[in-house]
Amino acid sequence: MATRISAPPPAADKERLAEDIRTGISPEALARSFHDNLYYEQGRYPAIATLNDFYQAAAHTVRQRLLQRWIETLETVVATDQKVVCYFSAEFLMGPQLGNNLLNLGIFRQATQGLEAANLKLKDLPAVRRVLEKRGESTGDLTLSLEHLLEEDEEPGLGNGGLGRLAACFMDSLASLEVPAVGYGIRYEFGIFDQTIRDGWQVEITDEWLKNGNPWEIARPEMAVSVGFGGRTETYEDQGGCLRVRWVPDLVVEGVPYDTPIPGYRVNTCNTLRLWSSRAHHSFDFQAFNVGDYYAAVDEKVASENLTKVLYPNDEFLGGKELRLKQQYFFVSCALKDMIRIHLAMGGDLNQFYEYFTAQLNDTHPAIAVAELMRLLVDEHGLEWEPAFDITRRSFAYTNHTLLPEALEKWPLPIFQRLLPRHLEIIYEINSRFLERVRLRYPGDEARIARMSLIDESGERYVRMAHLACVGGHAINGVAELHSELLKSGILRDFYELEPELFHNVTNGVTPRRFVALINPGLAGLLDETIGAGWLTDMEKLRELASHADDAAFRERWRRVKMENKEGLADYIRRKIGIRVDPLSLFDVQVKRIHEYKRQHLNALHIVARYLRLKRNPELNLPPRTFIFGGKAAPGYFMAKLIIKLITSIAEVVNKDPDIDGRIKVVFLPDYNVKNSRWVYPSADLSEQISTAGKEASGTGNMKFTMNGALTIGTLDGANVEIRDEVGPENFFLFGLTADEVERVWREGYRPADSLASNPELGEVLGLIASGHFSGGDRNVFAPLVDNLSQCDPFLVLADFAGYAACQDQVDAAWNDSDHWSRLSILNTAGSGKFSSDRAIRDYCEKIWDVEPLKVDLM
Ligand code: 26Q
Repeated sequence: MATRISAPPPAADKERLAEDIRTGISPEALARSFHDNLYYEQGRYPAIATLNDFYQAAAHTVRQRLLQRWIETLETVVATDQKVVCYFSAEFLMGPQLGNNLLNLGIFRQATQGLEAANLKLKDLPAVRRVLEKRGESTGDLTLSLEHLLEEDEEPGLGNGGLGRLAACFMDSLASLEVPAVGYGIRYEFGIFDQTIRDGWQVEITDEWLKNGNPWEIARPEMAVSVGFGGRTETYEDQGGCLRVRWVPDLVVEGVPYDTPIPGYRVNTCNTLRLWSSRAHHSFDFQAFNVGDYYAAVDEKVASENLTKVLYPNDEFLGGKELRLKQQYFFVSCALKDMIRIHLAMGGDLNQFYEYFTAQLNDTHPAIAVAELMRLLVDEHGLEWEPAFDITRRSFAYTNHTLLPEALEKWPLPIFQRLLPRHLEIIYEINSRFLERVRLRYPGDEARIARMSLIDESGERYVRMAHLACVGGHAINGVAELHSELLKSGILRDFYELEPELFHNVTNGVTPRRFVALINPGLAGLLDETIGAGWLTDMEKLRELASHADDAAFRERWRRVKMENKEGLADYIRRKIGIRVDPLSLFDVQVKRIHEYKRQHLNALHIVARYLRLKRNPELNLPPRTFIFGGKAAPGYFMAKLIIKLITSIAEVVNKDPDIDGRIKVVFLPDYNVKNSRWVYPSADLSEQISTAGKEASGTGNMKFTMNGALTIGTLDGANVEIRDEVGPENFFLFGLTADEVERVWREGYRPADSLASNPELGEVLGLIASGHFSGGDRNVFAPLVDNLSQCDPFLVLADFAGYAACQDQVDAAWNDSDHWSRLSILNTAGSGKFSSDRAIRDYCEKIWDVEPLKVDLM
């Protein structure tokens, strides 16, 4: 279809290019480039440069190396007409970029050496020294190191948790597998809030991630697109005499793309993350200015620019916040217009759109794309309905991430009508044709029709986004085997019965580049030495570790790596919150968003039980444990915030109790995020994955822990099931009701009082919390939580308590035999290969996208 845009540089230039200040990768070339960028990007010389100036110089040095690969990738894709994966996601939780980019470019060591060679003495850098000293870091005789610069890297927190981080891992794997891809999303000006803890409670602070500028992105204002909202629709006759519909919005907003290069690991492929930022559309303020309504114009400008201001900080659908629907439509419309522009510019025919693009919907947040593509094809490009719908279905696939029926996204009809009147008409038309098919298949089954309709009419009327995503695409997948099965028997059962061939499972995965190599260099080095460096791109190779589990010398090295990592976390904890923890104690970790279904409070109850046991019997031989928590609560989620308060309150009492004497330490790490998670995964001994069975779609933190050699205590939920299968049931601490048993308990009637009656220890634990023991005598603070558990217990915390506590006793026994524990730890890493996002992306490529890798050569 198209030819290569630029010819490769002439051969004579090649050598010069290799040594180019913008592309050279030797330590010397990097150091030269770093200095060059300090001068010519930042306009600074070392003696007056701030830490941020040095960071920006380093970032630009790396960016220049990325741009070379980025351009080659683009040219190769254009020249070969390859199908491109478009990952549509309202969230991309990318984490800090500098270290990851150095790793993927294969220049981490060279950068470290280049900076060492630059020999920038902190004593000669007063502005830098001041910052470091304020942070309590030593400066003494040191030189500026890569570690200093990595610490300066801001995290773009453009996501809530699992779903957003999954999108980021997938971007890494797509590029690493050389699959051409674009991530389409929103450039929120404020990402997920920063969490601080005051008096034990969560306090939210706005996240100003752009305050020092973002060296990784390139704005492309000339590629801005217009997006309409509101207004009305009208019919008209086109030139051929056909009746057509046109949407006349009453507000038009402009979307400006910001591109971030996403390099693959040690390949030349460099894909694009294209995030859209909203701004006022000039023609519209002109109009208002001209009629003299200055303030109306200003209001409109502010409203337009507010659209992408802030990420909604809840990881569940809670109800019809109109601005959220605006955000979703905004980015999806920008993305599709961008794709169509590219397709047409390359001489493509819209009837073949799906041969050049495949779009994955990351949950229902971008599901409005189905209606928008229909509108673009039919209203704006003049296609007939049937071919347009065929193109649309072939273009989209939908990933579901939740089983909770109440968390399924549905939008009140009045909001939809007001904001997207044309899309509502299109949804009605899709629905009526779809329900016609259902009627033919199930004549007379009106209940089924009502259940499957895209419109919920059981009370107030809503648009059901999951149904739109199912009907408008060619594939539907869950994110773990259990989850995919439960989708078919539960919330999507009718859709499965109608078209079983649409349903797939793609178990989630995480990138081992960030979550092993980058954050756990000690382990990565040991793996390289033991089984060779190939594991990082072929994680099944980790199986070879199993044969080393019986080698005492190897176990000793394994333990040493873990111990050094634990010392690092202990130091981090001391610096951040002033608590001293013993690296020799068992590090028992639960980090994830705070949710009742994830049951951080089950963990807390066990800590209190342990505390009571030690108080009662100070001689008791319980191995010392450090309980580490981290995670944010949605700002409006009272119970989640109360769980944080419970944990911090238990910590206050237990950590200081002389009778406990350090045998229990409880730590709540404030502001858990991708950046500081690097301290956590490598140093965990025990990973808490204790959700009520049937509630956690997959989990991905569970995978990160397993890769880093933590053992799991967990329920048969989400991907835990597969982790247990892969590492071996004997190497996994299993407890709790199964998903089927949970269902049965509810069917047969659950009384938390029965659990209380059958377990005196549990009664004492709840009694102690209710008594005000952890709240300075105030019996009111935890009353809502204790009452909730003892009266309804919607997540079966009490029902699973006894099994959990007994399982924790087995953990203690295993820990007491440190050789045994090390063996289990090794076998966990050995069995973690399946959970690489490379495997997940290969699955998507084969089962859903029908795309292949494309080699990119550097000219
Ligand atoms: C929707 C509408 C309005 C406002 C917010 C939302 C919203 C935002 C984020 C709804 C859900 C989310 C995030 C969900 C999420 O992170 N789910 C997790 O996805 C992971 C990746 O598949 C799984 O491993 C987890 O099990 C699942 O909980």
